[in-house]
Amino acid sequence: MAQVKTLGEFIVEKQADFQYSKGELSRLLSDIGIAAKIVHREVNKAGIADILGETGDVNIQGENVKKLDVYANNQFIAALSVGGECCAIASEENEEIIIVDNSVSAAAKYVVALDPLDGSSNIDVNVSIGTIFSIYRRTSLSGPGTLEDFLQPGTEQVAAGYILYGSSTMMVYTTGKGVNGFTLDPSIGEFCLSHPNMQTPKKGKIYSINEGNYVHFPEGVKKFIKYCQEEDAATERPYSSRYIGSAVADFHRNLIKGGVFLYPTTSASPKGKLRLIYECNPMAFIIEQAGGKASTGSKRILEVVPTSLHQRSPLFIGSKDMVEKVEDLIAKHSIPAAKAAK
Ligand code: AHM
Ligand code: MG
Repeated sequence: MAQVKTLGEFIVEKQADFQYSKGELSRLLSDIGIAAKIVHREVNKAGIADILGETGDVNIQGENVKKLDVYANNQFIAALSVGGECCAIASEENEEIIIVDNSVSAAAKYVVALDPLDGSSNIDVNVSIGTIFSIYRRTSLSGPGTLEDFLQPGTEQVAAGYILYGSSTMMVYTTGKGVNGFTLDPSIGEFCLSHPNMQTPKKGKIYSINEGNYVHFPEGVKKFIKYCQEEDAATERPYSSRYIGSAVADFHRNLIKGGVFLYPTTSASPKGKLRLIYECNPMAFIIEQAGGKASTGSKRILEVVPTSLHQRSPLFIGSKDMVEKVEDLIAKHSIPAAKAAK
């Protein structure tokens, strides 16, 4: 029987990749793995534990906060606060950054940005949801973490990953040396290496977009959707449309099978919907490490310099050929600034 490698064993083994590492990043990743198991347990008993549904509060994005969102947020913050490796946390659920206030955190090197439970509209209906995280080395020299520590372009990420609470629970992450996926074996309570060195197909055959917003999409995106639906034997079109409405789940499927996930600007959300720092950047880091591409439509996601914590961005992410096709069509059909101003 093949030897099972647990997440803990893998993290320790890979620590040697980082010269001068004192193990802080490894501990941070382990802490995230532990919080993920606790959230997994809660997600799985959500239907019977009376934690489904909305708390009635409205979060800083103006959306209703679901109970499991609050639970997951608390678990991740608690897990990241105890270890002393992280000096500040940014979460989709909190307007301001959370300063980790304990005796060792002022010396901590890292900050963590996360969306503790993404795809929250799917909680009530037993559909896959996820956690997304991104780890940066702080830029401030000492003392409490600062907002500026989070306003770094995605190229500066030290590690990033997600947990998918799906038909099984998986953790997928990168530290910039490839992408590895671990599946939780609930019988032993361990994440086990199940998807080593993940690579995404260069050409995909799936497009994932909320087509209900079609009339509000930029012209280039409309053209791309039509392109996906046309018949062409050489490129094996038409492509399949798949959309779960949980970014982690849609992303994960496309990562494995090949495809593109699109959340463009719309006339209602002119800056896009997804958040750059804790949704787009971590997935962009992973897809690039897996041989794919992530774009705002005209620029590499990882090179966008954030100016605010909860900044939104359009996102086109997945197989390289498909992302490049959307970029081409957007460029071709964008209205030149001078013409648009008339
Ligand atoms: P959330 O952070 O409030 O859960 O919103 C993010 C989610 C993504 O998971 C998903 O891709 C997108 O919103 C779906 O949005 P829409 O319902 O507009 O298609
Ligand atoms: Mg989210």
